[in-house]
Amino acid sequence: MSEHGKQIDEFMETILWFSVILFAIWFGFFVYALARFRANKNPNASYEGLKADWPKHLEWTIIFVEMVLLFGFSVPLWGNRVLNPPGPGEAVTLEAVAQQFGWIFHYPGPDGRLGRRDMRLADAMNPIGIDKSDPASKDDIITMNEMHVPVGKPVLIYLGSRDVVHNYYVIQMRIQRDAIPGLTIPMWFTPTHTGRFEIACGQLCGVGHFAMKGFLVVDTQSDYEAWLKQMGQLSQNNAPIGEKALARR
Ligand SMILES: [Cu+2]
Repeated sequence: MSEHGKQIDEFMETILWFSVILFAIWFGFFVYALARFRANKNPNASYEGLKADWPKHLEWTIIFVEMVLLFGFSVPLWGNRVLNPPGPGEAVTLEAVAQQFGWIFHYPGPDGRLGRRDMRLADAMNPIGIDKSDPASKDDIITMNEMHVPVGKPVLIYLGSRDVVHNYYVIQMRIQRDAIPGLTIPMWFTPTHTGRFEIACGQLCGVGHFAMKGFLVVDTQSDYEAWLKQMGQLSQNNAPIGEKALARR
């Protein structure tokens, strides 16, 4: 359901088939060893062991193949995922702040700029500490447990946490990252299908962890714009728009 998802799936499949082949070879060797070194043909254990060189070469070959997999494929794939964020203006940008036990989403509003935040300003009506004196924060939209994005456009999420370590996890999009208090961690993906997907918390974050879920809604461009407009109308004084208001739509 995301552009990079196919790449990850294909890589996992390659690893699986590689493991299957390795398993077949080792299992074959195991059966061979059982027959070749059976007790009635070899009553006494050999004190000298094997003198041949080939097992050593085989081990080195396997180590080499594994290094190629790790440094030739895994590391570049991961590097590509974490080092090349979509450029400014190109991506739908928002903040996702995790808390015990839910998700708060912070949209920049029509001006396209996220208002300044400071956790010292946080209170019940301002859970993520929006600085209301910053002009960029005036039109910002805060939603609880539901985020919308348009299909086919890169999405850049700045991930944070209010309290403990959480983890933003949407399996259908093949994205998962830790939300760590005190840090702002970027993550991005491009959804390729519309739909409603569950955002799970992927780290055991407390007694309510099981109930910590949000929704990622991938809309068509026009549905997304309509949703954002409606949220803009509901939004008052940077207060979060809760589930009740979201459900009433
Ligand atoms: Cu959590």
